[in-house]
Amino acid sequence: MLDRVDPAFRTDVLAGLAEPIPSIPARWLYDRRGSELFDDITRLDTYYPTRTETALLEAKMPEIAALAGDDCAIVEFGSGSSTKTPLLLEAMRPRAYVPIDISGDYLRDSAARVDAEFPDIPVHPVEADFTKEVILPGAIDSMPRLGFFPGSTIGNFVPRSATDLLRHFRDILGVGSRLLIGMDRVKPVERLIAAYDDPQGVTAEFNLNLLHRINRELGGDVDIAAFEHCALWHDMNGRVEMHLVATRDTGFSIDGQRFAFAAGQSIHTENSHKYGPRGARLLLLAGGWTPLAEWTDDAGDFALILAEAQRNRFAP
Ligand code: AVI
Repeated sequence: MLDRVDPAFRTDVLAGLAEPIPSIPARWLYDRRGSELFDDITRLDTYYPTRTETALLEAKMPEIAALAGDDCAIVEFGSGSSTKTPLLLEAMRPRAYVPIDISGDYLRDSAARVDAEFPDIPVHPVEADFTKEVILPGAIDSMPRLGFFPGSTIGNFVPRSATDLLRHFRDILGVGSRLLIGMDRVKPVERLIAAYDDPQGVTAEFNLNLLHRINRELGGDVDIAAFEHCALWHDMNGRVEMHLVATRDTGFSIDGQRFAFAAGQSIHTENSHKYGPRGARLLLLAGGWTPLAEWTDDAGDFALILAEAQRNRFAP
């Protein structure tokens, strides 16, 4: 019996594999197993972003809270199983908390956890794909808003889509709203590769799980042993790329469609862009947000940036 299948998964896989450079959008890495594996990744020694951002939030929270605005509603984009939210809620004591997530299960869990830990903060969960239309609950209509987009998830969007997404956040939250966003910094290639190709093989399992998902949900017959995980740094595009590379000639069918991969050919499965300080600020400006303040750890590995949603204006 096949699992319940999102028709968009089938469409994206069939279309992506037929492209001259085969690729599958990274969001399909996150089925239940993929989300568990990603949680495991965040605990690896070599995966510095989660640890660094959490420590940064802990250390800088009083300063962030002082600048981020009083009496606001916090709107978190892709709340997932975030462990960072309580730090923000504890320090800011917002008038409301609005977690937005595509996964109803995750959303209910995180809303229940926040409810239990912060009984005075009203929680209004919104089950939605934050890249599409989002309707905020009427209860926060009159409140100033602070968007929260941690984890360097913005890095998983190519700059053109990242700019669109930031503009979309501005439309959702409104002019004058604020956004606290986490962005991973450029750093030596060896550290980046270690973070995305860990010695324990957890990231490899996370990437290969996509092929298991194709077999499970789309009835594919991919020989998973014929593919291996590969993480590489693409310097020109400023990003780590994840690929599934065929280790020998192999072929498979999905939904009656046949695909052939020669040894060495790959399926591109994820981008993770890394930004320098100016690149990060420029991206925000292009997305309609004026940077107000930023915080980094001592090593400069990760940045948290606070920005304000700009009014449309005629620029000189
Ligand atoms: C979710 N996202 C920010 C992670 C990242 O670092 O790009 C996903 C990830 N992929 C492999 N390791 C972690």
